[in-house]
Amino acid sequence: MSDFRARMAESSEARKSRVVLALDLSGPVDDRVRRASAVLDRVKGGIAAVKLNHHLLLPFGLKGVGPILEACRAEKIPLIADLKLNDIESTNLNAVDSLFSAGFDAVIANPFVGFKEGLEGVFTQAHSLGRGVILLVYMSHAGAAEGYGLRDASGEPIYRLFARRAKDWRADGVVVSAKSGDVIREVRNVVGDEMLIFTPGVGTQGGSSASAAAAGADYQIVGRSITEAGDPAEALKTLLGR
Ligand code: BMP
Repeated sequence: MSDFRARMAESSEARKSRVVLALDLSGPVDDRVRRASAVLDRVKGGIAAVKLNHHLLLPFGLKGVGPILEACRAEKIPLIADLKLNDIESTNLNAVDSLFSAGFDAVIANPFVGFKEGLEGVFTQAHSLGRGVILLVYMSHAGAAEGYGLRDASGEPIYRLFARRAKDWRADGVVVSAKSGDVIREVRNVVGDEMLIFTPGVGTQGGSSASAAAAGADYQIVGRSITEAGDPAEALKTLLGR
């Protein structure tokens, strides 16, 4: 088991949770870090990991989100950087250097960009530091079928090719829509039992964490149903069925 997967397992077991909190704060920018810290504080005992996206990283940068990174480190909550890396290798490496130096445990990348001079160096760098790489395989929005659902000349859907890439490239996890149970099952068949399947799209986007889990998902990525709830801790409890 890779270091990242081991840290996810340890955190998930310690807090009895399969929820990856997408700490996506909208609304007034100025107090987003404060509001995010408050949400994190309310739910930190019941989440397996935290995922940060443009909502905080764009306005505040890695220095500005320091208090959140620090709070996660203090609680041993794995941190996932969701920049969906999708560039040439030297740019990708520049990004992961900053992210790993700031303490992120894993990065999400787009397999569309390819291996050679694309993601190869990201995998090498991540694994040499005990960090993880998670690949997008099938996204949760309505238009996902227009990209990840395209078929190659032989009629095979691109998401199946991406699932094979995830296995061949030794990815630590894949992202598959919680709303596409059949795709989750299909991807699980391709990637095997070791690979972590992260499923976004539950709650606000209409998917169900129970059916994603039943289809073979390991973790549910949940944002607004928690971050925008009047009481984030209650919302998490409901999600966890407690
Ligand atoms: P929410 O639960 O509020 O819909 O948030 C889902 C989170 O997962 C967001 O950060 C979004 O960018 C991300 N995400 C997604 O919704 N679907 C995908 O296919 C891939 C994602 O990373």
